[in-house]
Amino acid sequence: MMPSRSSTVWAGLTLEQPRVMGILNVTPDSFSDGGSRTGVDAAVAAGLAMAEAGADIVDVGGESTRPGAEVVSPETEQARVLPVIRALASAGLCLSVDTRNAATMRVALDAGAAIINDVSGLAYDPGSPGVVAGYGCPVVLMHMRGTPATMNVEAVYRDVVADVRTELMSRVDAALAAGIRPDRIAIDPGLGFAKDVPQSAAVLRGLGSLADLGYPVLVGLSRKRFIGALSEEARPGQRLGGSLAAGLFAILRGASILRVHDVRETVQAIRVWRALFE
Ligand code: PMM
Repeated sequence: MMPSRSSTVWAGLTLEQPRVMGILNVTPDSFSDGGSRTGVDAAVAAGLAMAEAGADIVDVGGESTRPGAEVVSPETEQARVLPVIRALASAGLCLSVDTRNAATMRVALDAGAAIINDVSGLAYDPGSPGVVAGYGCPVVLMHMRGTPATMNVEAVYRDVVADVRTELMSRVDAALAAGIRPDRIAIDPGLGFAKDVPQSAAVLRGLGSLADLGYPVLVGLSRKRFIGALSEEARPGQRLGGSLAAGLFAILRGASILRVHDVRETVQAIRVWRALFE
């Protein structure tokens, strides 16, 4: 049975049908360093292609949050993302900005981003809850512990599903206390962030207990390490099949939005899968 879907509207999107967020990492290992013209043009073209392929949201990020990745200054981050956000917003795309920095949130929203996506759940920068509350914008609160540099050693849980749920709820409570409206909030278990492979799989299996909290659930699993680990160590570029399988499983467990690299394939998978439930 197709899970019953809520009639919630979040960020202007009805969530009766699963939604797709395309990943646009504007970092030196993908498109550009410091907003060089060719890098910006390539990133903008990739964002437009994702929208054309059916992405509901394009998530623009200028700081890699992979384990051990170097921290970039807010200035460098802004130089990477702002020209891309300006161009894609003026083309009418719905954009989120993937950042932990309050200053970057502010300028990205001014440049046309609609949604804040914060892997720290607004815990990293003490100014960030006030920015989100002040703009009244939608926000994704992701679960992690520590920082990308330290998170792997913090992956010790009593009961990973229950602990992630409790810790995410405390980020939600902090957001509400800062004046962020409940209908602006989406939550994300942060697969791979302070979670090893079995822990990420367990959180995905237990996703229903997060969905029960009543906030839309966003899941990022595309090409992640646990997909490789469950598929004979397929390399990141070869994890599409596993990412699609796990994405459909996440929807079955109550996810409303999938954050993915492969937009066209994910949109097609969701479309066929839904049609078969009808
Ligand atoms: N994963 C990454 C970066 N940002 N944001 C949210 N909300 N959820 C995620 O799972 C997430 C994220 C890292 O993955 P990438 O390097 O493939 O972008």
